[in-house]
Amino acid sequence: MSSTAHMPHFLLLLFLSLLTALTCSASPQIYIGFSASPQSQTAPFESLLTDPTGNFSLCFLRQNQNQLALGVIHVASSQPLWLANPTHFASWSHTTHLSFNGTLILSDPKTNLLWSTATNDGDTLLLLNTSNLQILNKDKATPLWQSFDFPTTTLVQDQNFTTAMSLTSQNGLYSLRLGNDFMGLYANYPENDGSSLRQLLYWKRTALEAKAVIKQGQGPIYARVNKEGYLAMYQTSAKPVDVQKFDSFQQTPTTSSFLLVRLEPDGNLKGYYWNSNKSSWVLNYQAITETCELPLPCGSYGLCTPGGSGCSCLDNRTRFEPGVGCFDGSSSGDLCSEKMGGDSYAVIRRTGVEPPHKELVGHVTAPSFAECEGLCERNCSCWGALYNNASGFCYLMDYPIGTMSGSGEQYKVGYFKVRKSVGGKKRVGVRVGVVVGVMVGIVVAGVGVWMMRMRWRRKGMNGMLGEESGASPGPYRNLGSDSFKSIEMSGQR
Ligand SMILES: *[C@@H]1O[C@H](CO)[C@@H](O)[C@H](O)[C@H]1NC(C)=O
Ligand SMILES: *[C@@H]1O[C@H](CO)[C@@H](O)[C@H](O)[C@H]1NC(C)=O
Ligand SMILES: *[C@@H]1O[C@H](CO)[C@@H](O)[C@H](O)[C@H]1NC(C)=O
Ligand SMILES: *[C@@H]1O[C@H](CO)[C@@H](O)[C@H](O)[C@H]1NC(C)=O
Ligand SMILES: *[C@@H]1O[C@H](CO)[C@@H](O)[C@H](O)[C@H]1NC(C)=O
Ligand SMILES: *[C@@H]1O[C@H](CO)[C@@H](O)[C@H](O)[C@H]1NC(C)=O
Ligand SMILES: *[C@@H]1O[C@H](CO)[C@@H](O)[C@H](O)[C@H]1NC(C)=O
Ligand SMILES: CC(=O)N[C@H]1CO[C@H](CO)[C@@H](O)[C@@H]1O
Repeated sequence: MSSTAHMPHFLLLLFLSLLTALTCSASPQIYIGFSASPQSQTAPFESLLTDPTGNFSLCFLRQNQNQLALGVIHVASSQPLWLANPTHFASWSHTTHLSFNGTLILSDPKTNLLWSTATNDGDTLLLLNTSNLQILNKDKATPLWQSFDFPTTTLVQDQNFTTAMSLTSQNGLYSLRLGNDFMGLYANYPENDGSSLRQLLYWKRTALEAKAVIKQGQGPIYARVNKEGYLAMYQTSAKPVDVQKFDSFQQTPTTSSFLLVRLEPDGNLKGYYWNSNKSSWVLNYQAITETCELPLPCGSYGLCTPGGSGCSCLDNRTRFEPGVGCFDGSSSGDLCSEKMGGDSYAVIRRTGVEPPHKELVGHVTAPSFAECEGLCERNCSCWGALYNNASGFCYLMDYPIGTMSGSGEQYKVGYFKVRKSVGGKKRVGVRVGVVVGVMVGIVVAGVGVWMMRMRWRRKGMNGMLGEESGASPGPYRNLGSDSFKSIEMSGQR
């Protein structure tokens, strides 16, 4: 296998497409009695079922070298569109078993994964040309179960997104949900006592109700990507209550190509269309266009200055380092369980800062910064306070300090608590070292496997961010979401 490492890219591609062609000769339907386990030691995916056009496939998808997810992919790009088990992978092993006896069941005794559709009287499993996976019973008009009702990171064209559903970014940090009259993006924080998740709204699109109005008591709204090139919200009428146009709106040939929106690991919601001529996904829509309006563009205790000067740190003694950020201690939970008296946390004060998404967070009014600060200082659930001396607004943050917005205006001041952490900078250093070590190890040991996997991963997971996507966040380019993931994760421990 290691010889593939020396193959030029086109050969590798050819090899992969042959593999795809071979493995995608799977049947168009699955009946009762079906059963399968992964076979190949190296393949990035194994197809189990394809749709009539051959564009989509239900596959075993290799994750992290030797783990397995069950999902529907877009075959030409290997892009996963839906995963059965996005948070709990099976092992890529012959003991992992997918079977259909009326219920579709994925089980792995090693990792104790048991996922099922809980549909006892199904008789057929079918993959439609929309990428929707359905379980049917010949006596029943409507499907017993469909993957469209359980979206993961992605919503494809014509898929209805209801108030009962949510999209979650691959790293689990962000979600998209619908409210009564809006769609919102939320950051997921563990609750102070760690028992549950708390969701903070950082982007909100309220229905404009230009073509149809939302009628109270007439049922919830839902959203759908329309192949004419827009993301719409609807209520009862076929006319949308809101339309967010994509760049390709009403343009041919893009109206004839396949569209989707995906919640990205950086918390942005992006739309893409498939350009079959170039075999690539083209960026078509972004909910958040200004980098500083992303939920965590500069990491914890970072400062994002709109207009290009980029990331710096709230603490002016710390220099921002791409991929590392400003802070590596623990900012999770609250300070209530710790001994108070000033030594469980240090304080940073900074002028010229304001809360990000301030129109979405609540405030109280206070006569002075000192009073605003005092409200936070005396409350161990509070991590920071931001004061606007002109308006008297005092924003109290009872959640971990993320990235603040740099306004430069001296009458906007901030007060932030920093937990005194044990270990300090070492922890990130160690983690980076381990990652580098592991990667070097992989390169040396299994070059061929690794290259194939990376190619697939690049095409699959990140392939959407191709050159023609135009998604160039400038100085933030190397702020890979993965590096922030590790900051964020360590912050949440
Ligand atoms: C299908 O298999 C599962 C697991 O073996 C079992 O619990 C379930 O009852 C079976 N369903 C039917 C309809 O046979
Ligand atoms: C998908 O299937 C539907 C009905 O089964 C059909 O009307 C439509 O033309 C198909 N679309 C494509 C692109 O094959
Ligand atoms: C989406 O909802 C519309 C309106 O309720 C319905 O006509 C359509 O069939 C639904 N599409 C799918 C794929 O469920
Ligand atoms: C692909 O190329 C053909 C021929 O040049 C053109 O007609 C078609 O519109 C192109 N499709 C896309 C999606 O750009
Ligand atoms: C950092 O901020 C403090 C407090 O605002 C200020 O006194 C100090 O001069 C600043 N240091 C630098 C190097 O800017
Ligand atoms: C402390 O802050 C939390 C969260 O903002 C708030 O619910 C609580 O009432 C505050 N406690 C006091 C004593 O002010
Ligand atoms: C805040 O406002 C008061 C009254 O408007 C003014 O006296 C004070 O200098 C201001 N302080 C700052 C830091 O801008
Ligand atoms: C989204 C996608 O890949 N669509 C393709 C489906 O298959 C037809 C025929 O092969 C292509 O023309 C589409 O581009």
